[in-house]
Amino acid sequence: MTPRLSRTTLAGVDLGGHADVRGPAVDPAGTTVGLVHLGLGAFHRAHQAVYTEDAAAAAGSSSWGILGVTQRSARVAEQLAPQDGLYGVLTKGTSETSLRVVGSLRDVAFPGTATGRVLATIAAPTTHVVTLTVTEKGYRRRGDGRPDLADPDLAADVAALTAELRGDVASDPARSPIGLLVRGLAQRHRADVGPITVVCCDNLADNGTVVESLVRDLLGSVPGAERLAAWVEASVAFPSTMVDRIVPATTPAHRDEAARLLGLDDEGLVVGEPFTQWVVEDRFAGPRPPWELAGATLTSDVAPFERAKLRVLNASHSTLAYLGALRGYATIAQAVADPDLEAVARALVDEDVLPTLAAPDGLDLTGYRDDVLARFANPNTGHTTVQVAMDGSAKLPQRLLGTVRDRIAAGAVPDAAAASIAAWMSYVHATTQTGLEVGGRRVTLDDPLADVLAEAAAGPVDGLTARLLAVRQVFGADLGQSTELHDAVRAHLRTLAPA
Ligand code: CS2
Repeated sequence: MTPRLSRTTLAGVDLGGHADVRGPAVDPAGTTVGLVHLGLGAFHRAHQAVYTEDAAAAAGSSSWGILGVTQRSARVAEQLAPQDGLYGVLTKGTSETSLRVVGSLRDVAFPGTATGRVLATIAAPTTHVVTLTVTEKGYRRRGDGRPDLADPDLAADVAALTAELRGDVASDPARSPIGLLVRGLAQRHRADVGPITVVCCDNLADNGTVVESLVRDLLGSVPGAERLAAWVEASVAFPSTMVDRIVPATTPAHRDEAARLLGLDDEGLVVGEPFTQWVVEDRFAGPRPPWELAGATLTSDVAPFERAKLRVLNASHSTLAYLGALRGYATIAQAVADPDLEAVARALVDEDVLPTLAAPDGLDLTGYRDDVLARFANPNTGHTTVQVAMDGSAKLPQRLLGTVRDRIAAGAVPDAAAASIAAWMSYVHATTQTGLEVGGRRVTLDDPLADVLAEAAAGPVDGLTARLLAVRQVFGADLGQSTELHDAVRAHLRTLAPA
């Protein structure tokens, strides 16, 4: 039996002979937690945790260990705790594979059983940064961007915070990421240990501002939170960031490959493409890891990078995912290899996205489009269409509908973007009404609004476009009213199943 990765077993492995296998640059046991991360999924482990390890190693600093907080289940914490926080990142290029073991996770916690420890760590004087990757839907926002206070998890966190502000000890486990964050900030305020920076690393437009507004709105709804709100205003910074790396779900085949390379089993393994990018707004309230030493770009204006990435990469990714799944392709690489689908993605970018973008300094947008499509074509990541297709109701407003609004405001009919909306609608219809098989498996709609969407998709196919465009949580009040958009989407939908 292959032994499990841990500090002890790793010490017994001779990595000298493997050019493509690297041990950790930082020993987790030798670090202090300086950063708390909310949402310990694969993306964080393949992205910010790697930058943080490289930055700490380059600076010779032991102050940037990470406390990784899982979101929905204890599973990731249970996978990583017996490994002393160590895990591998398997990088799959088009022709090369490498593995590195990352040592930046000092500790892991599941709020269901360790809320107190997480709050205390956010309130520790040695902690300076909280990062988040909790996915688009994790923020529990309403269609108008405000916190959804009717969400039972958020409501429970507000109740716990209210009790804590009255001086009661609320031991209730935190149930939502923003609830956990705000309760941590409250504890830090009480501890009076100084400012802190909250760095959103999700694919949301103006992601720093999004989180800042959620925190502010939430505090505005809590009786007795005025002093805390004033402290947050003065002492907490919310810079925006653009994050980029394709990180597919880890499969048993990836685990076997990594075990062969390392000689150890790794239940925390994550996989990524070779490309990685992080652009961070340099607006911190206190110390931060020197991420620029690890290749991140620290800048005063992230918005042009963020917008280009969401509108070019993520929007074409979703388009390929829906169209690809509808054609039965299991992976994004298969979808983009289909010339019809590649043409749709390219038209989206060329006809509707590029006219809405100002190129960030030093970025050639058409070259960027080509690079992105080439990254999608990497056959070895195995990124699936169904993975990218999930949560469309939360993703499309961020990656596609800004383009649609800008084009309509400029007097254009966003016909190519309408094709992407039609692709999503067709996928919603197929997965909720007629049935869809991808790669031999039946696919159901995986979406926080699945019930609402299934209801809208039921009924005569003729009114499908209008019924789905009327879902305000996705399209707002404005887009449902646009007859040009309606007609363009409907025409595209007719060319796809089910029309
Ligand atoms: C993808 C992203 O799953 C998705 O919705 O579009 O996760 C994408 O792979 C990353 O944003 C790439 O940086």
